[in-house]
Amino acid sequence: PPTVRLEDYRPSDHLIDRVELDVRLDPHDTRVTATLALRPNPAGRAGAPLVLDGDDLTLLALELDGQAPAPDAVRADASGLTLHRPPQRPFTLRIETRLDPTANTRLMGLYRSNGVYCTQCEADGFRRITYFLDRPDVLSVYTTRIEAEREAAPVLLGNGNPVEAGTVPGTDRHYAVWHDPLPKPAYLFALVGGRLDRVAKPFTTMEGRAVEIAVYVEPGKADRAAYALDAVERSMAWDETAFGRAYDLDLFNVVAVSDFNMGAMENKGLNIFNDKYVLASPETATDGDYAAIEAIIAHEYFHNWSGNRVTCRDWFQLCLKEGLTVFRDQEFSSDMRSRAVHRIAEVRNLRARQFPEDAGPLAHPVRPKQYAEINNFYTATVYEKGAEIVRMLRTLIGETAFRAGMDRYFADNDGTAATVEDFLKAFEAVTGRDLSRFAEWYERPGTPRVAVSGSYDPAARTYRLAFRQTRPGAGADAPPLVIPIGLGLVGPDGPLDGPLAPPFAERVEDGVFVLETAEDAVTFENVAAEPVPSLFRAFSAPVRVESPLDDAARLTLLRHDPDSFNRWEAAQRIALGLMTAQVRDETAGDAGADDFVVALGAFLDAEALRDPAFAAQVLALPSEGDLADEIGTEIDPDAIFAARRDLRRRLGTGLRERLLSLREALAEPEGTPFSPDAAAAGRRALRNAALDLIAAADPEAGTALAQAQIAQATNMTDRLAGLAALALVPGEAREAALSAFAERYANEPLVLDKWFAIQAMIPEDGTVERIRRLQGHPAFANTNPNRVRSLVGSFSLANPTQFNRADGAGYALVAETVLALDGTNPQVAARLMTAFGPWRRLEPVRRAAAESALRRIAATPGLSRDVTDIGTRSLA
Ligand code: DPP
Ligand code: ZN
Repeated sequence: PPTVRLEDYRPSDHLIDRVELDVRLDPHDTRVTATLALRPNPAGRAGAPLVLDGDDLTLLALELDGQAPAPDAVRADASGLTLHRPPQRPFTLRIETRLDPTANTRLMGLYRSNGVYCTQCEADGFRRITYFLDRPDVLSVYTTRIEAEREAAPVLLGNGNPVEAGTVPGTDRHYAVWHDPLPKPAYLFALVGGRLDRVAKPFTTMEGRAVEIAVYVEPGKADRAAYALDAVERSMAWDETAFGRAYDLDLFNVVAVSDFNMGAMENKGLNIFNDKYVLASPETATDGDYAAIEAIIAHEYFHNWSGNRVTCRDWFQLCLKEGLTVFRDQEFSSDMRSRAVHRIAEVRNLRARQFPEDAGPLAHPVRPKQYAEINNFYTATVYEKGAEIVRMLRTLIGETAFRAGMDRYFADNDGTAATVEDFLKAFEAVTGRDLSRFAEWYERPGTPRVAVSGSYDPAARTYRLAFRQTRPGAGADAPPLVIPIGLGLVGPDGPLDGPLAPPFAERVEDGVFVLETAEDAVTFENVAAEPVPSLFRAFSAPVRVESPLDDAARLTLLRHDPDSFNRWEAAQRIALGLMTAQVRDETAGDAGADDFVVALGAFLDAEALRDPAFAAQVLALPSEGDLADEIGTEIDPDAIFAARRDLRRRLGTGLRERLLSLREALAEPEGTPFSPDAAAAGRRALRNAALDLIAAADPEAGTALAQAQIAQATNMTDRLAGLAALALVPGEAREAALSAFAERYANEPLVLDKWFAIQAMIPEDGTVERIRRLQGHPAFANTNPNRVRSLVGSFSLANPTQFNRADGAGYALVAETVLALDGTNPQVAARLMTAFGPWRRLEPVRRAAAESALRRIAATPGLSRDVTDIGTRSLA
């Protein structure tokens, strides 16, 4: 496929000021008439041909200023329309196309989901609706008339504000006209038509604008939309307080559909969501679902400023809106919940998804320099590492300057399509700092390493910390990164950085040292006793740390560090060390494991009931993926599984009495109404973390507890945790519980997704065969991305032993699914295929099996550009 390069960017030769769309919806014969007000772009090439993008379009009619153009003046086919000699003045094109939304299985452009007409235009779906300059730096004002059969589509929604509605005389059809006053790129266009129920509430912005917030869902599901509606309201209020950003239209609509490639989409005034991230009730949604709904509702809403009011010049700048908006939604969730616990969740997610990506063949800079298929760059690197860069920027310049820089960014770039440079320029303007070296974070792939060593001089009462940064694969020419390091010193009885005669170091300001060179060191004065350094507090930079700490030092941090993140990190590092030692067949681990159990026991006694959510995070061991990432080469997933299982057993045995009594102490008194808030969710999390460890040590006791929990469950979190515990114990009890669950939720596709996922993650030989059976289950459909992700996605990402079966059966299953999907939904197929990313780091037998599965996919004729791109890069 042709490669698009950042260095080749040039402005469009033409602009489209106004777009009038007339969309007559029909299941198979939708007619779209686009009237485009075009003009040459003064910044483009004079006299250049007009080349409009198209994808799978059927052209019915074309007029230029009211006339049919001469046949030799135009070339049009399914994938584009060229006017060879367009007028050198403003002109109008009227284009009529025909679409078949029912046949659109790619879920890009206009399609139908359970009968509801909806659209997805990011990144390049608008060109599947009409011929257009489908690039984010062409901004137009849209007026959309939507017409449909009233019976089939009583609700008709567009971007912006409604201006007119009525019936089409002499027919059973009606229409609505929507006008969006703010210029926007085509990727933010949307329309919806269908039978939908609605919940709504008013909101008055800080500017005094009366806004109606509404959430639309499939008929009969309105009672599950309340939490999402509430989350929109909280997001609107938060963005006003935290960033001074008010909403700018009279309506804000959210529509939930069941077939959606991604999580959700920030179309102007008309966000369209995967229903998984809208619908919630205690009976159907876990605490994790509630948290994800809150975060994604906020994320899409926050795009109204970071993405819509200020959009991206080109798709290389994707992180400009995504990294920034993830940072904003993380801050929102931290304010709504526990900041410390949320930071742990963010870092777990970064390490689980972004670190492996950055260490494998699909690694790319946060701002890529080239792509063959942009849809493959909606990645953890662009989103999550992109958010970490924004966070580091805030750490470097401080909160006040950060807020001022954000204000400046929005003010200077409002209504434009901006770049990463424009973003940094705003912060340079308010701080007077040169951020050109910091900008290097956007340019190169790979997770940096920082090696740290410490030395104490008791006579001088000084403590010196030395740092050295390296980057994998970076050549000698690579400039060092600017790395903010959150720092503190902890003594045997608590923080040394207390208020009385604290240690100090000249270049540590507000607890942050900035490493800007390959090597540097900092010396603390006035250090009364040998300290334990607390490094990269709150995970101040997305790096791997080669730490000087031994387990005794880590236990000191677990006990005394005022930085909660590093307390959690200390426990994780000890656990990782114990498990990797076992994988590497080192025998030294045993005594260490006993010490760890004792320390965790003391920790639970002191703090579990004070902060159950945090305690649950401390008890949850690093995942198999974390271990694989730590080990890095010659990975044997079976050995990793065994090491993790053994440590869980050890904890479950050693802490059994405490875990049982915690479960008692944390149980909700009967009749307590369900609350999805962070405190109640934290209590459930700790009870369920305890269940997991008890069951690991004593499957029989675990089974009994899990069965009782399922029987008494008043919410999905507890029910599913019970089922997850049972799923790890082969036998009758498991199968009976699975059947009962399926029966109870037979008409709940989103709940059955959980049932598919739990079975897909069973770490046993029979799982591949079980999944093949489930692919034939009446509730399963390859055409629905949520189903595919639940069954096959969970398998490939969260069942390392079975996906990586030495006989290749796991790889074969995923490869077949990728190929089966590629013809209908290449975006989802390509995403599924990224699970093969770490293949080169596997031990030789599995490496060969994974490679041959990848090669089998790559050698299949007629592959989509999406899958071809992943195949090419994975094998390069
Ligand atoms: N732009 C979307 C988002 O919010 C992706 N579909 O991430
Ligand atoms: Zn986004």
